[in-house]
This record gives sequence, structure tokens and C-alpha cells, in this order.
Amino acid sequence: MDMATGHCLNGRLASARSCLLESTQGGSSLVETSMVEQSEIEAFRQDGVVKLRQKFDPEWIDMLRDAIDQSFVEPSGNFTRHTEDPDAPGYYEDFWAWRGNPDFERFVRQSPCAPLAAELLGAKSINLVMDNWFVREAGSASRPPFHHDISYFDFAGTMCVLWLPLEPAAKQNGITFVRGSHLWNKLFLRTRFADGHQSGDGSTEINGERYELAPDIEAEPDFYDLVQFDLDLGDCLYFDMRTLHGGRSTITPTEKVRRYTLRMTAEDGMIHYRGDWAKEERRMFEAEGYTDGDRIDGHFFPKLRPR
Ligand SMILES: O=C(O)CCC(=O)C(=O)O
Repeated sequence: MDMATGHCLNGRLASARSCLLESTQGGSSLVETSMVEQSEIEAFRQDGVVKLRQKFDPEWIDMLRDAIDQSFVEPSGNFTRHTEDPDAPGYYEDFWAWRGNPDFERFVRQSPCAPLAAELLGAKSINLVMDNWFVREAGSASRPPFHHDISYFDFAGTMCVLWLPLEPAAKQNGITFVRGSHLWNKLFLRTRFADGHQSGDGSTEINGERYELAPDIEAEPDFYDLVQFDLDLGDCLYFDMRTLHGGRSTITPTEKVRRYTLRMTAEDGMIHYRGDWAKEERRMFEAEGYTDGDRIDGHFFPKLRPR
């Protein structure tokens, strides 16, 4: 893949990716072919998570690693350290990072992330919701809480998340998913990523509505159908925005671990005010002119497919 243009350069990459140059009477046109097996689409729909093998070329992985390292030094205003002890190795996050970094933007617009999402969601179009990066420093004992991403947003619609590890991830230090939890028809309270994993201010009532806390998976792991994955570089996970997941790391990383994640929506994605649990993020897109009932589209949520 020519990273500058997103066009296929040769037959090897063309067969490994979605690109296919097709002769037509008037010349050539770029069309997309299927990159996902039917069994993978079914796994995504039934389990709420699927592993896809070798979808991202090493060039994308290298570019994202460098972009994260650079972003770490010059982060956006959304940069957060989740590890409370200032002397302990940290767990960090930044989000909506693509807006200030041309490499993240190139990945979002030109990598296979959106065509893969379109196939899994059966979507006619794909818009970006939010990108995120996570870094765990060597020795960090912090980890993400069990949560589902839908609780962090005032959004409704058919949405998925790409989780792309930039170092190989083993089951023991990756993300654990509660298989099928996207079909529970539940909306759990947002859980903070900061150590201690508080939910809001401790209350389960927000704007007059009562919500459940995300279940304590660690307290009774045998009660849930948990699934974990080994991922090589180039492999990724796609999961439903409603699927419960979290870190059960039994291994403290001995080297820095970087992950890039993306949330994307099908054409039915809407801004739908629910409660003040997502008010900080809401303020950011309201400042850009968006409001309740708007489609997730436009300059803040760019259309990635069709281009
Ligand atoms: O990779 C991580 O550290 C956390 C990812 C995650 O939980 C998410 O993106 O929702």
C-alpha cells in the first residue's frame, strides 16, 4: 500500500488487501473486494468480538508506533494518565488524537480500518466516531476496567471498535471479552479508567435515571463466558460497541505496550443525549456546532467510506 495515496502498488498487496485494479472500457477503476470471511462476520455478530488475521501491513504498525511516541511528547488536550501513583510506571490514554496528527488521520482515512468495519457491520457508509491510543509503560500494574464503550458517549447507532495492538499481544496481557454481552440489552454506567475504576461519583442515578454498574467480572470469572486472544503484529480485534471487555492482565509488561483503537459507526449513527456521564466529551463536539439529534457525520466525524 502506498501510504501517501492509499492505492495498491502491486499484486501481492492487492491480494492481501481490499484493493483490486479492474480494467474497464474507459480505463481503470479502484473497487473493493471482500476482506472478511462470512464465518468472521457471523462470529462478530454472535460473539460481539472477532479476531481478524494480518489485515494491517507493517508500515501502518510502524507509523502508528512513531505517531504515538510523538503524541506522547506533544499530546492533545485529552491526554490522561490513569495511574494514580505519580512514581509508578504509567498507563496513559489520548483520544480524538487524529485531529492534531496527520499520521493518525492518514491511518483513519486510508488504512483498511473502515472497509473492514463496513463489512462486519453490513454498513453502506462508515464514519469515524473517535480514535484513542493507550500506552502501558514497562512495569505498569494499571489496566482497563470491565466496561462497554457505548457508555462513554452520547451516541446511538450501529457501531464497532477496532483494537490494534502495536506489539504482539498474548491472551494473558490483552483484553478479555464477555462473549455475547452486546446482546444483553443493557447500558451500564461508565467506569473510570483511573486506578480504582470508580463509576461516576459513586451514584447510579444520572439526570433522574437509574443505571446498573458494570458487573464485577473479576469477582466471579467462571460465571461469564470469557474469551481472550493471542495476536501477532498485523492482527486485530473488532468488537461491538456494546460488548463488555476489560484487562485481566496476569503479566506486568516488561516493555512498553502501545495500542491504537478506533470507534466507527454505520449510517444510522446519531447524537443522542442520555445523561451527564459523557458531558466532558459532549462539550467538545458541541463546541464544533453539533447538538442532540444530529447525525454522526461532518468535519468532526468524517465519512471514511465511501470516500
Ligand atoms: O487497550 C487498552 O488498554 C484498553 C482498550 C479499551 O478498553 C477500549 O478501547 O475500550
